[in-house]
Amino acid sequence: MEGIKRRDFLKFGLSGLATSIVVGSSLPWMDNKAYGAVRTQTLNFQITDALKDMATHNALNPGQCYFWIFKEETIAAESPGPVIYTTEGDTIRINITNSLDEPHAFYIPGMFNSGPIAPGQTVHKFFTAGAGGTYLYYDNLNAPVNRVMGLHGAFIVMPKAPAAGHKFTPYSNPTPAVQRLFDDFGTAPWWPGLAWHQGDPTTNTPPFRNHVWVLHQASPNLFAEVGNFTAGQDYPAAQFVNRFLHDPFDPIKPTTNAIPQYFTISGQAGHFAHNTPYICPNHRVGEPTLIRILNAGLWMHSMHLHANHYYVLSMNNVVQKNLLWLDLFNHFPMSVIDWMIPYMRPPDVPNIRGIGRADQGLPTVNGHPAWPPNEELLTFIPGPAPAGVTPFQVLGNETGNDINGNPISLGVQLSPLCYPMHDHSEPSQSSQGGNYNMGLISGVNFTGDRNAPGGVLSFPNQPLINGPGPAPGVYPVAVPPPWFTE
Ligand SMILES: [Cu+2]
Repeated sequence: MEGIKRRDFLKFGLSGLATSIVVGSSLPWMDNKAYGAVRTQTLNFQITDALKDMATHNALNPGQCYFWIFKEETIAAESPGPVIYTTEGDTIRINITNSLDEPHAFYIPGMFNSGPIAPGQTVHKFFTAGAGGTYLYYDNLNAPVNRVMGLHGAFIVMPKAPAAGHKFTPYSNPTPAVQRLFDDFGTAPWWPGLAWHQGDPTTNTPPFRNHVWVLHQASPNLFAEVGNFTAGQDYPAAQFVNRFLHDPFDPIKPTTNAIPQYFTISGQAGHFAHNTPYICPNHRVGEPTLIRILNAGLWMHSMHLHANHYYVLSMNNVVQKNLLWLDLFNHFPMSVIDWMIPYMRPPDVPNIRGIGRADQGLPTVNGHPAWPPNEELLTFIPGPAPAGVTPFQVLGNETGNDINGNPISLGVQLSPLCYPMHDHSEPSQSSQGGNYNMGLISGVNFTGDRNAPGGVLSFPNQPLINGPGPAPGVYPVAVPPPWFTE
């Protein structure tokens, strides 16, 4: 890219592959191939730089951006850095080498601070993992410049064990409301299916389903300017923020404007964020999944999910006493917020009673069954279940039978169901200054139903969270697919 000349530039090819690493105690569930995690006893980080293809990941689109990155030796180069999983109370050993030419640091609020690491210096440190939850790690020097330049990632601490008589939550000290929700998953009649910590090898469903969305905004012009700033000196932070947020748009000088042009989820945008299994969840009805959302940038994102409302479990590691059930939430810079998507049958799936409340004798306008509109809480479809059928089935309009000879509900017949998650802060939906729908967008897919008559019914090609997709072909329903067995 034009302008990258001062540094002894090391061009990492940023792969865009999901990368996670387990340090300390083993987390056996991370051995599930779905997570594809690397295991280590020591984190070995280099603080360095890289150039990344931002738009199409091929040579046809020249959109690139310069980043500073945390490069772990066992993990492909990427910004954000790897997702690090560990266990509460574990000792984490970490070696960090600063290969850039100004001081840098590795910092986890309330848990670890490397302090300034001089150019060329390597530090050897250790620290103890704190309470179970979601944390942002980042370079806190010359704030927010070093962080926003790409030096950030997610640090996940798993609790040791749930309280006696209770199920796992993501937290060491869950509130009664959060504990109740997780206790109910897989048990209560209104949440049939799997508990959060339960997996099912026969359906390629991993336990502790969680996705990590690190939000970021990138300005190729400003990041190049920082990369080329006087060696050994910090770029003025106030000037960085002012230009990043307020640079007047000037179409005559598109090569100098510092407003962000790329808006990413875990380093990806557009198609790549919407159709990559490690970002976009692919699960069945009855497989609740956690989304950990960390905003490492300087913009607020107003994240809106279709299909299911989600529970806001925790905000900045304050586990919530009253669980909000929402389809839109604001994610401010530096916020760390956990969502729980219950993976219930989306209420707009047609069924024997029509769509929404059309069955209930409610007033209609010109016979239109979708009027008046109702809150989702009131609209939720499943009513009294026939004997032997779980209440969350959406039965009706059956036209086929499953392998056990039972009718397949229309909701399952429609699978996979694909719904968007998009940011209501509109500019973030674009890329390269206006390429719409190539920005910060993802989604949620429903690949089948655990609660169908006769057992699990699925769109068979449920992708792995992280790793290679299934081989092409047609697989029998409810039989372990060939990529799962050795
Ligand atoms: Cu929408």
